[in-house]
Amino acid sequence: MTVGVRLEETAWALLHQALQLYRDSPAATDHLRHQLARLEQPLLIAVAGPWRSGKSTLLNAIMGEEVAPVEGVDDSGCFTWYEDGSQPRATAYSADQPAQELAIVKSPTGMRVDLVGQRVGELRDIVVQWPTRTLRQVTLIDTPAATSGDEPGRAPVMERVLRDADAVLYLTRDGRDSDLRLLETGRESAVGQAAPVNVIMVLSRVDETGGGRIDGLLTARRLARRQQRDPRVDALCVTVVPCSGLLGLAGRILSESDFAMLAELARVPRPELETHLLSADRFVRGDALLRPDAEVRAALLDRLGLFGLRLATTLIRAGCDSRAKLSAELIRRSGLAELRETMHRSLIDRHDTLKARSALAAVETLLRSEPRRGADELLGRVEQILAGAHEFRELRLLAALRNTRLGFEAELAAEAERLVGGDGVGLAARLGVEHDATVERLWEVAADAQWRWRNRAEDPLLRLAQRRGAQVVARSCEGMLAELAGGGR
Ligand SMILES: Nc1nc2c(ncn2[C@@H]2O[C@H](COP(=O)(O)OP(=O)(O)OP(=O)(O)O)[C@@H](O)[C@H]2O)c(=O)[nH]1
Ligand SMILES: [Mg+2]
Repeated sequence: MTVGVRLEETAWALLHQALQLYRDSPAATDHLRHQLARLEQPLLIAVAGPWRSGKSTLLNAIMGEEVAPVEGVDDSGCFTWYEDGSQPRATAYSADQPAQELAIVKSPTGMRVDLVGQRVGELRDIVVQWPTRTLRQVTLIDTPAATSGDEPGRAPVMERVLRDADAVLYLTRDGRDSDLRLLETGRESAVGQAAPVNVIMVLSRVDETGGGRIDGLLTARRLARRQQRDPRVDALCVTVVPCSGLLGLAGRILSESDFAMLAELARVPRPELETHLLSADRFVRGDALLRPDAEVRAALLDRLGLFGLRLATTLIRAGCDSRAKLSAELIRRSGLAELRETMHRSLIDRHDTLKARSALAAVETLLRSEPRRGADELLGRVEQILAGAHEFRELRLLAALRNTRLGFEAELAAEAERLVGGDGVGLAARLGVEHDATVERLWEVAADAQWRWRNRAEDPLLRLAQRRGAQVVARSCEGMLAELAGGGR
């Protein structure tokens, strides 16, 4: 929803202008054609972050299946793409070898790609096709650890992530300086500066925060809010979400027999169980009489971690008396439900805007790395598009409203959030009316909102940031009215 020409159409036209400019360069032409094709594809979301930040585990949690290998294949520098396909299939690509089919070994909770006999260090990409609902709208990319001192001869991981993906879940256990420096790679371009709308920072492995105490997840939430308010983080990320991939995954793949075993564990008197749960070693090897037996305990520990075991048994005691109830509660408490919701609202619902952003970024990079006559004018065009793109301003405003409400009262902030698409980008969702509302009703509500937010944008008693925010909301309303006038709904 925009006023005037849609951003994705503008981006499409820009790619064609660039194709014209670089028509004598086969490499540039190939690259630009690839970018054009990308506009039509599902959103590419990379899961990135430092070593062992929980990337592969989180990807599995989002998929609800164990498909990405946790630990093991590391240091390969290889990106693994999980995309939709009618048949499970895996293909390996390296710089100087022909593409090669890889065998897939299925398991009860997912699958693994068989890499036996592969020279893993030489692989550049593995593309896995896997039929599952999650991948209808997105392609997920598992990436190797992002480090600041990347190996010579290999493009720094974060640079590649920001180039190849439309959006990023950046995992970090604490959002420290080195994380921000890595993310700042993305701010070296005009697109990166004008439109930091494609990165969600995920505070990961949060079950380990707070020394494994049950209220540790609340501490993580507070930490996330504090991070959000940090202007340096705000300039790089749409939002910060705490999540424990391990607990989320455990919740999503919890079986009846897992539940039965956990229930058995929950029957052990609490103080006694607490003693067993003091360390992993104690829990698995400590007491020969403890039920379930050591092998099962080791498997449960592997799946849930010590904190997860404490949480799951506490939840069962508190009334989660079925697999379904425990599973739902684990998913909720892990932060996974909120993360998936945020991914939808901030990224997947904004598919077109983020695809357009990727196209702008690709053209900008090409123009800067291969300057030629006419490149400056086209760069000017990129900047002009960035300055005018209402879609990016909406996304930034949404983030600001969620993080600080811009100082608006709760009700006003909620209305603003809804109008700029925070509850869904369709007209009815934005206007907060029934799905089958008549065009007249949509018009009436949009016109009323536009009038009120315009007034606010001009209210001298409000702070500048609030007036600017109100201006964006008013412009969104204007866009809706334009769409209604054009016959949309
Ligand atoms: N407690 C806890 N452990 C986790 C969580 N996520 C991952 N782990 C554990 O951390 C280790 C690394 O997890 P991975 O998912 O492989 O992390 P990664 O970021 O993909 O690691 P690399 O690809 O090697 O950089 C494994 O032992 C996981 O079980 C989490 O949310 N909580
Ligand atoms: Mg990994």
